[in-house]
Amino acid sequence: MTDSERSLDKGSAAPGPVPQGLIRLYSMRFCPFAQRARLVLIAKGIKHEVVNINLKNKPHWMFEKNPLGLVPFLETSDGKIIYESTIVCEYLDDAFPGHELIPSDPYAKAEQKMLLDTFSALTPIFYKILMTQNTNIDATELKSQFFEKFKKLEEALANKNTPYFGGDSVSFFDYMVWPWFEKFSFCGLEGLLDKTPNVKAWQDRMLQDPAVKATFTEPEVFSGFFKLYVEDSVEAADYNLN
Ligand SMILES: N[C@@H](CCC(=O)N[C@@H](CS)C(=O)NCC(=O)O)C(=O)O
Repeated sequence: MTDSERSLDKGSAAPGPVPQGLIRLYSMRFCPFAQRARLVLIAKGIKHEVVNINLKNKPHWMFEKNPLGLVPFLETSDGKIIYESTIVCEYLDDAFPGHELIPSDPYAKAEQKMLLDTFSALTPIFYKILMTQNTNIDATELKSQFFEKFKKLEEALANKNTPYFGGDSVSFFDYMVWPWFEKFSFCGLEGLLDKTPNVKAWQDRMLQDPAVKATFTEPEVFSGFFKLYVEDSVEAADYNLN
């Protein structure tokens, strides 16, 4: 169940079949979409192994498993493949017992999906802001565009008046958005949270969550990865490993 393995690249052989009783996640240590799956695997206590992939030098066999050539994807011990992070996480929630992350109540479930749609509108702006890091580009305008949409999450949480977006405990939506919050300080977005007290309190609670703690990447480590990533370095995926 380690995520500290070096990534497999173009020259690597495909890993063998997944051992019985385990599920395998193909991941990349710094990918927020893959972190969604790692959060769910840990939160639900699912026995798993992680195979990291070097996305700057992808192994050929990756495309035989996932034609999209993206992480995350899952492989089961009977050879089934599941890809796309939200589908992966929904599958994990459905297929494994334990803490149910997606509510069974139809309205509560719809509410989670509506929130996720709201959040999805934020990610393209987030990436534009991310790409201004370590440059002289002024991100002020992008940050105000981001805040206009971000406010909707504050409103949603204030209206619900619950500690988490799904109620009294961590739900699917909380995990689906967490990986981006972790990068707020790196992107100079943490100041926004002063204007969104409910989301700020939620973030503080999330930082205490065991799955969040287990998958957390320190901003300075992410920064080291990001520097290599923008240089298109094949070393990026394994940054900070011995
Ligand atoms: N829509 C996909 C996005 C996944 C994604 O973009 N993963 C990135 C890494 S963070 C990737 O695999 N990039 C490889 C590439 O673009 O070639 C999901 O939700 O799983």
